[in-house]
Amino acid sequence: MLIKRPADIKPSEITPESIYRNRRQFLGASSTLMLGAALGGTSPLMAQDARGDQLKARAPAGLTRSEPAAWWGDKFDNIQPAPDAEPFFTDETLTPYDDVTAYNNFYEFGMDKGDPKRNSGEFNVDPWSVEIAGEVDKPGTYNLEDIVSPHQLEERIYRLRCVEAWSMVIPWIGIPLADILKRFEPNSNARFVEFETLVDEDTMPGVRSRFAIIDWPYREGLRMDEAMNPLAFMAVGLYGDYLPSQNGAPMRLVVPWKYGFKSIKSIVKINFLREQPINSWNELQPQEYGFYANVNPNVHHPRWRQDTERRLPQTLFSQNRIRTQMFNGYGEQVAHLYEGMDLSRYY
Ligand SMILES: Nc1nc2c(c(=O)[nH]1)N[C@H]1C(S)=C(S)[C@@H](COP(=O)(O)O)O[C@H]1N2
Ligand SMILES: [Mo]
Repeated sequence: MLIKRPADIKPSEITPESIYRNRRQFLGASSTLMLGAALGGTSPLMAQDARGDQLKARAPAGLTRSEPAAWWGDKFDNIQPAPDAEPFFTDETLTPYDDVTAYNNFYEFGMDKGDPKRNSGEFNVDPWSVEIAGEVDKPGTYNLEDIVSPHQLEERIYRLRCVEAWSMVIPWIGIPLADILKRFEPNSNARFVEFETLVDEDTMPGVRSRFAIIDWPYREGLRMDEAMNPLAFMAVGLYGDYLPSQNGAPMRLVVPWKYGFKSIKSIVKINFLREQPINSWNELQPQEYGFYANVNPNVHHPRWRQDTERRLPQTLFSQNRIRTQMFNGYGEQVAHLYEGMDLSRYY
């Protein structure tokens, strides 16, 4: 092995310990690939290995997944890596890929945490189109390709705090929500934006189920100034790779200062509105889930406390319980949005 002199070490190779740990799995896999190359083999993984080398986190090599639509082209080859500082990055330990993709809430595929992965095998996201409606100058039905193509993909490492008091740290790939929304030219009447998830009985067993508690489609909404905040993100991938179905393929919202249920998956409609829309969980249980749903350790759920959370993965020996932060730690960026509001009333 070559031992580098300090002058040969690029600054990009000197990374904080947490990132280094996150990368170890990837490095281990890539040395296997290099061995393959030395023996003259060319694996499709080689190309994948070379791409986006500056990313903070990558999916484990050798994943088997369905073929993404061809129009994605090389978009995933030049993703803008997450910066080294909050708020678009956290150095907290990443939740491993296997936990991010096997412990999910996506009721369209069933109510147990393992159901979305287990039951989304038939889910087809190509072709995919999104209807843009309401108070906009450019309404219409757009192919996903046309929505995504003009944008540079970016990596963001965010905390995700579910209202059920568990949390993860996830490296998303996507586009700032504001950049997407602006292209449709919302007019001055647009004070809120509403999102809807696909409803497909054929591929979504949770939608077919007689026991479903949600009145489909799953709906969510944001105030316009919340949607335009730089933290609000439209994700199309995670861990440097395409979004698995169970995580909301092909495109889902990520609103890191709010409880996870605001981060609606598999979006097929974006509707700009004058009035505040009703979101699915609020409709189902208004005393327990509000419209704002900002992460707030001081306002408890009627059935459990919200001042701590289980950071996944937990082990047999440790629940890994940590303190929940106001606005999930993003107060500097978003607290001003709620100035003068009583957050125990607007929960
Ligand atoms: N369409 C839809 N979107 C959804 C949900 C859902 O059931 N259906 N669950 C929400 C909840 S409660 C959480 S915590 C997050 C979980 O996202 P993840 O599975 O990618 O971690 O998705 C949110 N988005
Ligand atoms: Mo959640």
